[in-house]
Amino acid sequence: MTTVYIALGSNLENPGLQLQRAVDDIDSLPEVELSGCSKLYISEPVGPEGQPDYCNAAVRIETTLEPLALLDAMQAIENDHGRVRTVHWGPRTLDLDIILYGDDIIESKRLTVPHYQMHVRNFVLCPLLDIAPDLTLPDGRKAAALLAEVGTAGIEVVATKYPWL
Ligand code: PH2
Ligand code: MG
Ligand code: MG
Repeated sequence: MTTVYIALGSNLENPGLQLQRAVDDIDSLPEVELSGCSKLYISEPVGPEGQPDYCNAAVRIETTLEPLALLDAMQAIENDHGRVRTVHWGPRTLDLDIILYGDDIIESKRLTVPHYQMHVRNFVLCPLLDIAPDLTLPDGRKAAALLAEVGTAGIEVVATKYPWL
């Protein structure tokens, strides 16, 4: 079993509900056990302007799936939610990003872990810290220290305890 952190994001077609359903979908995977779920956040979009605000959250899971098998499972759930891959960093019904996979460092064509932008995104760090206040990255950096540098501008809690809605 490996402990994995997944960040969830959505800014189309009822984002809060997309995330709630996605947590259920992740929990339903036979090789996955859900061991933590963050608060639900609303956050200003980072990237192309003119897109709706995002809902963001994070979960911790224990899984026997290898990284690429887990990536396949996350992409299958994204596709089930009607994800269409168009604009880079553009609007999406569901985004499931593998943020940390144990202490592994992965740099393959399909997957980079830790997520290459996690240290500069408060919409990833805030929910992560809900479920892992003492979280340390494989390189020894503390998630709490990274959030202190980035700050919490543009992000707000909308619901505390799962199920959020
Ligand atoms: N995801 C992006 C691009 N910009 N902005 C916010 N606030 N939240 C996201 O999840 C997000 C984003 C691409 O994955
Ligand atoms: Mg993303
Ligand atoms: Mg993604």
